[in-house]
Amino acid sequence: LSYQNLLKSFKFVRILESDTQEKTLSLLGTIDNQDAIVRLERLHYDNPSSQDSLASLIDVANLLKIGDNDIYSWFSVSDLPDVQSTKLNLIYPATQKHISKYNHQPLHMVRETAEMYRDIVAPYIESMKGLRIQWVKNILFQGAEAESVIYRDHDPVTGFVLLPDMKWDGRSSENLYIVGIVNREDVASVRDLRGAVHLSWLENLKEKSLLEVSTRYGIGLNDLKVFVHYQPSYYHFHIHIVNVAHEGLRRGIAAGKAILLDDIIENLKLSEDGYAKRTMCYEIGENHDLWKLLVKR
Ligand code: M7G
Repeated sequence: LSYQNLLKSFKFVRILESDTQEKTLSLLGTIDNQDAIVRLERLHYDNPSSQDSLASLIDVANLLKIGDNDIYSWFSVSDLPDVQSTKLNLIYPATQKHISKYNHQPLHMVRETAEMYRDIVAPYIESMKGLRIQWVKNILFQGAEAESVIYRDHDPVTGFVLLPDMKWDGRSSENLYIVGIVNREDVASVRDLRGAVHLSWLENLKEKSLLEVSTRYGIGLNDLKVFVHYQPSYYHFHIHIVNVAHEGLRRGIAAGKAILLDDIIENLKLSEDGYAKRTMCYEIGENHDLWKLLVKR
């Protein structure tokens, strides 16, 4: 019996596992009344070497827009109706910072003392203020992505907005990814958080966000993970809310990048100074401007 014939007589019984991140599908079936498993795995993309091979990779005819904001837009690409095979993000026009961020690069660990923060990092963050966060301002003040906003509290100090992150295709709840952006503009990163000033504000943000996301998407409160990045790409305080089952977060959830909001809150309870005096340890890519400033020191 040839393998072609074997596979043709495979009778599907049920899906054993469908992994959206690994892009694998394990199927149980039978061949001639004996159990058989077929495991499908999407192969690595061929690196496009020409305009033609690129055209076959990006099937513009089947592009469906999920969202757009400022220089960012994101789409699903489907081969068959209702079956989306690829998510495509477009950044246009892209800045040198975007190119550096997405370019493959060696990572390093930084142990950022309070002095290093004061002398190097804070001035860097100051120089970034207002830059690169047009998309945040669009969401907060210009009605961008208004159709996908799931919660909005207008209070200038305690208020915030919840909406699907552009990393999410908005469909599979296992990959749920919500971003929460606060209205106040005086917190650039966790470094700015202080016990007395921010504790109850953060607790309120956490509780309301969790309740809202849990109720709307039918995911248990204990099945959601809330975290913050240090260093973030964008210096306007925001939180990441994901399904704990999400398997594809990789560096985004790694120690050295993600800090649980619960841990931040506990830390603020213990220390009035919050994150002002401590040494923060994190990973950073070699292309990051901050790394260049830190090694030059
Ligand atoms: P970050 O920690 O500053 O950066 O988080 P990084 O995780 O990208 O390194 C910013 C979050 O906002 C990320 O999860 C982004 O995917 C998300 N995000 C970025 N932009 C430009 C947009 C946007 O325009 N719309 C939405 N909905 N999310 C965005």
